[in-house]
This record gives sequence, C-alpha cells and structure tokens, in this order.
Amino acid sequence: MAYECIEVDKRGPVGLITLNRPKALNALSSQLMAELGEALAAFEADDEVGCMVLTGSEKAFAAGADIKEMQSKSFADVFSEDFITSGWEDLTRCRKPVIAAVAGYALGGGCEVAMMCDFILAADTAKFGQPEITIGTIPGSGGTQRLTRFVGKSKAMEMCLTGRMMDAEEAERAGLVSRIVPAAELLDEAIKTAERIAGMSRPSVLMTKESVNRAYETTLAEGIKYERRLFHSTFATEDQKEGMSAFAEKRQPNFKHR
Ligand code: CO8
Repeated sequence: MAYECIEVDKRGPVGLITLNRPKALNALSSQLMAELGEALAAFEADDEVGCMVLTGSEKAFAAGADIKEMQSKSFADVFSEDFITSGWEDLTRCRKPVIAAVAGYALGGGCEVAMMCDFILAADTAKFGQPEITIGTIPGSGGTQRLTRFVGKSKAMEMCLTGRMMDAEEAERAGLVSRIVPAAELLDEAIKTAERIAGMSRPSVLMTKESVNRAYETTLAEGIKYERRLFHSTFATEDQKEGMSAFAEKRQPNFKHR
C-alpha cells in the first residue's frame, strides 16, 4: 500500500520503517500511527524479515503526538475515541524485535514510541523528553510508566514535571538507550545490528524477547521459571543442535529457522 507519512523498505532480512513528516518534525498524527501499525503488521507477517528498525530524520525521530490535531478535541472526544489507540499499541504487540534508531528530538509521544521498541540506539544528537506538562497535559502513551522503569523514579519524575530534555550522554548513563553512535553512522549501525539479530535462530530470538519482557510483568521467581522453561524448550529445536555442534566443530552455525 502507498504510505504518506512513513517510508518502508526491506534491507535483506531487515524491515526498515522511516517516519516521514519532515515539515512537522515527524509529529505522530493518527494517520501516521495507523500507517505505522500497517507496516509493522506487514513485516510481522513477512517470513523473510527477522528484525525491524524504526527511525526518523536527522532532526527528529518524532517531536510528539500531533499537537495541532489534538488541540481542539474535547474530553468527550478523547475519552470516547480512547485517543489514540491505533498503531500505538500495535508496536508493543510485535513478536519480532524492533530497534528504535533515534537522532534528534524524541519528545512526548516520540519518546514513548521509542520506549515501546525493544531497545534504543541513539545518535549523539538525540534528545529525549516528556514535555507534555509544558502544554498543559501529561504523557498519554506510557511516558510516566516506561520512563520510570528505564531511568528510575527521581529522573523520570523530574523529566515529566519539568519537561526538560536529556541529551544522548545522559540517556545512556541513565539506561534509556543501549548505546550512542555518531549521527552519520546511526542507520548503518542499526541495520547492521538488526541483521545480526535476524541471522540468529528465529525461535530463540522470539523467546529471548518474550523472556526479557517478562521481567517487567512478573516476580523474579516467576520470571526465572519462565526463562528456564523456554531455555529447556530450545533443546527441542534443530537450531540448538546446530548451534552447539557448530561451536564444538569451530565453524559458523547454519540455522534452519531464520
Ligand atoms: N505536533 C505538531 N506539530 C509539531 C510538533 C508536534 N508535536 N512539533 C513540531 N511541530 C511543527 C511545528 O509546529 C512547526 O510547524 P510550522 O513550520 O508549520 O510552524 C514545525 O514542526 C517545526 O517545528 P519548530 O519550528 O517548533 O522547530 P524548532 O526547531 O524551533 O523546535 C521543538 C523544535 C523544540 C521540537 C519544537 O517543535 C517543539 O517543542 N515541539 C513540540 C514538542 C512537544 O511538546 N511534544 C509533546 C507533544 S504532546 C504528546 O506527545 C502527548 C503524547 C500522548 C500520546 C497519546 C496517545 C495515546
């Protein structure tokens, strides 16, 4: 299908989605989020794709939900529509990993979307923030919840109460991003990382993602039991036999399921 607010490309086993509303710093309009939902679903269903990368422009990953679209809505509107669910929740339901490659602004809904991805690779130009309070509202798509889990209460509370931005260095120190790369190398590095993941055994990748995410949803004892059972189940796969044989034979594994 033809998209207006995003660009979609396949780089070998990597599904690349680029947010593309340059005049609005990739503000997340409902159309953009609906298109994002469709693109994610298409890559989820595409057997050739093992990992996805979500990125924006040099200036902005996304500067938030579209303020001009929201500004005239009433309480009755947003409550009745459950504003905005389409696309936003889809991202958290993907089984394949999604890497956020963030350069420039990731603000408000932009920061929230980045945090819904499985990890964030940041350019040295990245700036993260939850500035909703400066426009008389609060984060609406997980900002107060996910940011607090990433960086702890004190920093999350300060960020959400003041709306100040943090730069890439602070975000890495605080554990919001996995690593920082020079802006000019961000996309190549994100795709290289996604290719590496896509080259692993697909069931192991999906299980790893499920298991790490479980850490947010359950107790330590239950999470460890869940992990142990998934670990055991990998022994039913040909790829576990191949991976361990390849190690013993000092060669690269040739995984069947990827
Ligand atoms: N929405 C709509 N348009 C935007 C947005 C936005 N979030 N951000 C930027 N734009 C537009 C500007 O209006 C401007 O358009 P125009 O040229 O037509 O005037 C264009 O993009 C360029 O922006 P600026 O001229 O402002 O560029 P600067 O480089 O001067 O400033 C900033 C960049 C600092 C990023 C600035 O644009 C800014 O502060 N943007 C708004 C940031 C913000 O407040 N974001 C939070 C929005 S609220 C939100 O995200 C709630 C999420 C809740 C999700 C709920 C769903 C369930």
